[in-house]
Amino acid sequence: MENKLALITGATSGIGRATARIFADNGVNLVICGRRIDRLESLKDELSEKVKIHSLVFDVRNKELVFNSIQGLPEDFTQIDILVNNAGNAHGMDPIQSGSTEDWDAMLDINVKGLLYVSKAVLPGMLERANGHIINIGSTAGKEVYPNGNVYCASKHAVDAINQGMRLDLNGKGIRVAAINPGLVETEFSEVRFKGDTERAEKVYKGFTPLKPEDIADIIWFAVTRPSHVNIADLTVMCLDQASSTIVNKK
Ligand code: NDP
Ligand code: 8X3
Repeated sequence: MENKLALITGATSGIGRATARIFADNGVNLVICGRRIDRLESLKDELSEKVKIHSLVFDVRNKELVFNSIQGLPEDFTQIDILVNNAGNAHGMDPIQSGSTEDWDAMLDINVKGLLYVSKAVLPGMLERANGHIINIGSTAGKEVYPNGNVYCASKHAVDAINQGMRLDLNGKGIRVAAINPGLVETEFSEVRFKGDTERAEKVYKGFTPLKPEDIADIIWFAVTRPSHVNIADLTVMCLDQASSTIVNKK
């Protein structure tokens, strides 16, 4: 994997940051993306002794900025072998009848349209080289729907459909497409979902052992290190105590 190049969205936190770290530990050069410049800079400082690393600051909702940033990458960072479509969050957790339209817009624009924009910007190079690997981070919320999960679940069901669609349309073009669908992972996810209410966010992961971002990074690493004829199409992973979105063995 030395000298390969990966672009990771949402590298400033949680699953994306853990993935950047495991990739760097194994010699994969990186383009790390996110909105928080300070976090990108400190990750760059941390990993730049191990690999070549470049940061891109963009909101995945900003179509023009996404395309300009990726098309304007310096020469050493243009040949992207692996794209990890990870940026995303839940915003709010309300019944459909009282959900906020701003939250709905955020989830659909970031989790769905943002993933599409980044993929469209990266795909021409992969197609030209007939080589590439796209990892789409879905969720158990893309496999089932839970109370008050409505639009977040819809956004992750869309990721599931896009993942399948990508694999169909890119068949025969040398590009592997995979969905990794985690259950509960302790990251900043719930803090974002509950808009900074840390007490409520912490409760989500209390009383059981949730997945860690490193557990998902490890699985992404496994997926990208399979022989080139092997494509992990769709993988769902939960912690031992989770059986479904609503059944969690909490003490
Ligand atoms: P975090 O909140 O820890 O990380 C989210 C990442 O996404 C951050 O790096 C953030 O960067 C980035 N991001 C969010 N909004 C935008 C935006 N508009 N533009 C660019 N980047 C953005 O959460 P996780 O690590 O848990 O989430 C990563 C992915 O995993 C998401 O797609 C999430 O849906 C999925 N997932 C999470 C699970 C969990 O239980 N935690 C389970 C299943 C799936 P910044 O704010 O700097 O822009
Ligand atoms: C994140 C997992 O169960 O909070 O996608 O929706 S869940």
